[in-house]
Amino acid sequence: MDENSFENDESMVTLEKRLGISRRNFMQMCAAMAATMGLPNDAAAAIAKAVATKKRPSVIWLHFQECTGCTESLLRAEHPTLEKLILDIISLDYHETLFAAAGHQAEAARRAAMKANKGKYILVVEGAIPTKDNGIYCKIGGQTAIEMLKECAADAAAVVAIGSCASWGGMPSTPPNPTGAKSAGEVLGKVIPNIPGCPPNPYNFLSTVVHFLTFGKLPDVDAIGRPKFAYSRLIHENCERRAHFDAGRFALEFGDDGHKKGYCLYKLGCKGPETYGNCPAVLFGDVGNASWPVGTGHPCIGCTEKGIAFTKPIHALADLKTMRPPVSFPNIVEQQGVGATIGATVLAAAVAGLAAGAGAKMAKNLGKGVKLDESEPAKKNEERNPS
Ligand code: FSX
Ligand code: SF4
Ligand code: F3S
Repeated sequence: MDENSFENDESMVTLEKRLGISRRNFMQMCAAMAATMGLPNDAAAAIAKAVATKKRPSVIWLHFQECTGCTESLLRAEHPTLEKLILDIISLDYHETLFAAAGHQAEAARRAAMKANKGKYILVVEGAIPTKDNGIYCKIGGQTAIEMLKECAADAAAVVAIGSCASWGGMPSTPPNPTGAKSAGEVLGKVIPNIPGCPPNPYNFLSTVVHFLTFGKLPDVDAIGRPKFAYSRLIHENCERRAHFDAGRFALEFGDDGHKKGYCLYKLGCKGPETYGNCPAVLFGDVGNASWPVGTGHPCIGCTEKGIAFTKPIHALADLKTMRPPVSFPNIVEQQGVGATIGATVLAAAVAGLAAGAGAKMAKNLGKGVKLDESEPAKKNEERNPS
């Protein structure tokens, strides 16, 4: 991308002030988003131009059966402050949690925004929709969630489900699912783009919205509506503990020696081997390395996968989709001498594993103003697992 072509562009000067980040960081951000979405290099320039010059798309954000964690996770990111970025890229015209208006005033604002942006707004759905007993278990402004969703979807340019509840039912649909909780797609009777996760990663949402803004369409999705750029790899493929799995080193109990040493959590029920997502590469909350479930020592519960999180018991073993662990494996340190250490093995696996997630990792580092060092996670890994 030719950054200089934007150097003296007035729209970029305005944008710099609007977002409160330097032009260079903004350009880096666009390049990172293009890389995250698997787009060619010149797409970064198109993204930059679209964000700088296009009218912010109107977004109507609905809340149904959920914990509001999706919204909360959006508001907890930094570098640059993600909520600032999102709120500057979209025009959030209705959002029950963030709205100052209440009651009839809020509903009137929603209808006014829908009318003013008919056929052009993005409808974001957070939360599952109760369908049992004609949907009486969730009512807003006198309407059931079913009625409100259908009314808002009718004139939307695109409908996006955010979080696992809206994507496939999530926590409210946990068996025996007393309210008949369903996904937004099921209620609308079509496959819609889903950003699952409980909560989902806000960077995946941002990239999806920016794709729509830039190219006028949503990114390619898999058979169940998940953007391929974020959900085409198993957690297990990019996990920093993967070398331990391959070497047969497992934590067997929380707090045991293996757990303290950062061994693989498979035997504690980690669902990484059957869950698709970019969590190990993108991380959460911008608090540094290891800020994702497995990184903190907790098994992945498979929150992005229907039929796994909230359905399969937390300690049940994952179905290994791609490989089986060795029945026995030599302990590298004790049986092969000092030539190959645990740290060196982890380092090698982390470098290989993270290569696939490098684009997403870049997105996470947006706006920090530091040169990205992709070997950093591997170095940290070695620190956590000294030989
Ligand atoms: Fe909560 Fe959102 Fe989970 Fe659901 O996230 S974090 S219960 S996916 O709809 O608010
Ligand atoms: Fe990582 Fe879980 Fe796979 Fe172990 S089973 S390597 S902890 S994703
Ligand atoms: Fe969810 Fe597992 Fe990622 S629990 S946040 S899919 S690591």
